[in-house]
Parts: sequence; C-alpha cells; structure tokens
Amino acid sequence: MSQQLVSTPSTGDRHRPSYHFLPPANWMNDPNGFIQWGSTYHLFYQYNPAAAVHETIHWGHAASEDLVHWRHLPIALTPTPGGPDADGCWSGSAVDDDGTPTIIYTGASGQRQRACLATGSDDLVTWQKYPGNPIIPEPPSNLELVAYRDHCVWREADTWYQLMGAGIAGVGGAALLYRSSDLRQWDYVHPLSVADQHHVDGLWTGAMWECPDFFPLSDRHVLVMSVWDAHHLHYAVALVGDYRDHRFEPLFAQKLDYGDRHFYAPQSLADRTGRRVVIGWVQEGRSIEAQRAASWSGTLSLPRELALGADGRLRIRPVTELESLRGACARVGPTDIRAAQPLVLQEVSGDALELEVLVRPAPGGRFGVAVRCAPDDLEQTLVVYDAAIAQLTIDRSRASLDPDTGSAAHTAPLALAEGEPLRLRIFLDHSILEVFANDTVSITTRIYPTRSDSLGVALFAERGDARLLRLDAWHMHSIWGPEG
Ligand code: DQQ
Repeated sequence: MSQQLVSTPSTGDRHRPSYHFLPPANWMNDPNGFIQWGSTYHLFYQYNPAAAVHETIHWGHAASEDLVHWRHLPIALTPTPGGPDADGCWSGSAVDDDGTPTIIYTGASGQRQRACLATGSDDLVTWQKYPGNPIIPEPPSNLELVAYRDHCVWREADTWYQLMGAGIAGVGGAALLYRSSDLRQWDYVHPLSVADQHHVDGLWTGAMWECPDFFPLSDRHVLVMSVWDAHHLHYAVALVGDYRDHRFEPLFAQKLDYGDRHFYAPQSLADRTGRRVVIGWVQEGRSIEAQRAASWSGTLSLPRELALGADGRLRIRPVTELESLRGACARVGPTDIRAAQPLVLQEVSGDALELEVLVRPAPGGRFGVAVRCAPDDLEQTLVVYDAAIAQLTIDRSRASLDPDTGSAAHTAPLALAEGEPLRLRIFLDHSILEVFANDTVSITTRIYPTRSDSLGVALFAERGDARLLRLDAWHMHSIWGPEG
C-alpha cells in the first residue's frame, strides 16, 4: 500500500518556513502516530498529496533522529475506494504491539467515522490494513453523540485502552474509554471525562473534543484535547488531574498554547529519556485562495517538552535539540530600554531567528519586542508583556499590509514571582511566530508581512524604563538540505 511521496517542493514563497516540519508541498494538518521506534522518532500526519486543501486525507510519514531534522518517507496510509476509509484516513495513534507497529486511525466514509487498524513493517514504512476494519463499527448506543473520532491508545499490564474524542448532545465534549485484549475487539467502558455544560474548570471546551491525548506526567495525568464547535476549530486544552479506577478527575484546565487555532490537535510521546514531547498542527492565517496559490498549507509546531512544576502547573519549553539550529549570533545588554525610546537592534534582523530575552520590566510597566519590522514601521508584530495586568500579548494589528491575513491579538496570563525577570524565547520562522515565556506559557501564531524589508527587530518600554539583562539572537539554519 505504500506510495512514494512525489511532489514538487513549494519554493519561492517567502512565507514558507525553513525550520518547521512540513511536507514538500500541498496540505497537512494533525500530527498522528507520533512514536519513537528504536532510537528513531516517527511522525505521521494528515496529508493531502494532491492539493493545498483538506480533502482525501492520507497519512504522510517522516522520521528523525533528533526531533529537529526530518526525512520524508513514503505515504503510510491511503484511502481505499469502497472501504471504511474511502474518504480519508483521519487522525489516530501508533503503538508497539510486542514488536508489531500498529496504527489505530479514523476511517472516514460519507458521514461515518469509524475506528480502523493497520500494522506495519519493522521500519514502519509499509502498512497493511486489517481486513476486519472497521474495528469499532458503531458508537455506544446509550449516548447521543454529535461527533465521534480520533484515538489515543495505551497499554496497562495486559490490557489495551483507547480514548475516542466525542461530543454529547447538550452536554459538550467527552473522551470515551474502550478496552481490548488484542487491539482488534473493543469493549466500551464509559466516558473517561466529560465536560460540564460545555466547560471544564471554567474554560469553555465547545461541542466536541477532537484528538484526545492522555498520559501520565509526574504524579498526575494529563488529558489534552482540541475544542471543536459548529465546524470551527478553537484551541487545544490541557486538563491536569488524577486518574483512578479508569476515571479521570481534572483539577484544572488551561489552554496548551494561547495562539488558539494556530496550535491544534497536538500529539505527544514519552521518549527513551522519559520526557514528554508534544507537537501540534500550526494552521495558516491567510485565505484559502492564498494557500492554494502557494501550493502548501500547514506546518507542525516546534517540539515542546511538558513537565509539571512544583506548583502542580504545566511547564512548557522547546526541546533542547533545537539549539543545534543556532547559527551566527549577536548579544545585546545589559542596558536600559528607556520608556518611549525604542531601541532598534542594528545587529539583529531577519525572518529565521531565535531571540532569547531576559529583562526586568518596570513595575506596572510594559516591555515589548517588535519583529518583522519595516524600516518605516508600517509592518511590525509586537510581543508585549504588561506587568500591570500580568499578561503576554502578540499584537498582529500591523503584522501585514495584506488585509486578508489574521490580525487578531493573542493573549496569555503570565504572573511573574517577586523579583523574577521576564524570560522570552521567540522563534521566528518566516510566517510562524512561536513565543515561550518563563517555561509557563506559549503563544504560536502566523504572520504574513508583505514587504521584503520587514525584517527588523526592536525593543521598547512603556510606563517606565525596562532593564534588559541580556538578549541573545541567532540566525536559524534550515532543517532541510540545500534542496529543502
Ligand atoms: N482532523 C482530522 C480529524 C480530527 C481533525 C481530519 C482535527 O480526525 O478530528 O483531518 O483537526
């Protein structure tokens, strides 16, 4: 069933990233089947090899030794005409069934979305669909579901468990728990977790939870899902809580990333070092016509490591392997950033950068980093911390002169402890901006500056001077070879 990934690389589009994963051309969305096999990381993804639109979804495939540099592999799953996945091989996960790589995914045909299984060769390159597909032909009869798909599979002793994403009419999102001894025959157990009138811990979680991902983290468990409502994709949510007797009790809910739909359907793995690595789909923020014209759409986020802090809250930071992409660098500071006197960094500019900024904003003041700035400031994107309201914002109102690109602001709560400096890591990759603050919050978004000279970086302070302790900037290498 394997098919070569034959496509002409999309080049010549200045918005195309150079150090984020994406296929050579056409459409991609959710990461799938994220697994470490031996020492190699395998990443599958929702892929349309024919066009830059979400249609006839296959499973694309790539592999990496370091989570940073990827090699493209043949398509893993292709819809089978007349089969339960005739209209698409949708999201799911991969497990090691005593040495047999096994995928459980959603087969889409007409209005139906049903669990299907495929097994792989040792190198995970060729896959055979199970002749008994679909393995779960119908949803539980005692629930009135608005939608039902996507799979997270794990083993406890000799028993396999899986969660399916769902939405219960009038109630909201749910993660439905199933049990199996052989990955092929499944019994429905009960909902592992259900929204309370479309909310969890005060956070709205929509009509349905897509792409559940469930895993232990320190002494707790985390349920990550993505909020779907009325055909709109909203954001990825992490519920941190306790898992006992096959029930999950969330203690609190938060967005996993505050860039909303620009970080969606994440999937994670525990690698051989034991760390939990998560990666999400970074959706476009420009029109469908512009995506078609560019002949590519969608990328993956940088891989992030998740942990639990001493306060029981999630910690999130880019994996250390990304430091291998750092090229030429510049350092600025220590220095004061005077209120209303922006400091344009003469030594730092570009569209493939990492910036690490350590700064003390004035008490109650604002401090910001402007990126992709045109010399006359008509285009610029602002990363702003406001100490008065303990909030980090990406202000895209002037990100692009193209009115058909996203311009809404993204905000994240960020309270600093007494005396704690603000620590920003800003990853700029052409149209992608990923910002991590104090290992506590991340904001991922898209920007499409129109001008080729929108490359500047500046620092600014308002309502008092900020003390810049240090800024390091690196030009980032491409993750692909020269043809990339
Ligand atoms: N994408 C897949 C679905 C999933 C959605 C289809 C989330 O399986 O629910 O491409 O983006």
